[in-house]
Amino acid sequence: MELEPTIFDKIINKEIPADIVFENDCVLAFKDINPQAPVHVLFIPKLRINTINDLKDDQAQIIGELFLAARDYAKQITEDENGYRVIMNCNENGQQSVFHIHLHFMAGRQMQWPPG
Ligand code: DGP
Repeated sequence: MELEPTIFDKIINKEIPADIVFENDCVLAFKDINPQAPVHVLFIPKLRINTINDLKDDQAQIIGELFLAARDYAKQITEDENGYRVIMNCNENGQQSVFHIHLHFMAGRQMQWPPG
């Protein structure tokens, strides 16, 4: 069954603009349109996976690629030592609004806990 494209498919296919900060064969990273921190970037796999629940056992590499890209980006913007937060929301209680998994990367301010 064909999945309805999300806004992220359109960003991957360069049909709509985004402020892209990183791209390789597997991962695309771009600035969040509604930033919740001075740095707020979304790391997404180019492969469409709706939610964490839809991950297959053989897709662990994809999740690893998201984290490695986030690690390298933190170093590139010299926020690695200051610290940062990565979050992945899932479904309604997790407040997921775009059904294409994405890692929120936030940096540049003191985070709070619990996140709310
Ligand atoms: P979530 O709620 O975890 O599904 O986060 C989705 C994020 O996607 C949200 O923080 C806003 C961001 N977003 C939604 N539409 C666009 C868009 O068209 N461009 C960009 N850059 N970000 C978007």
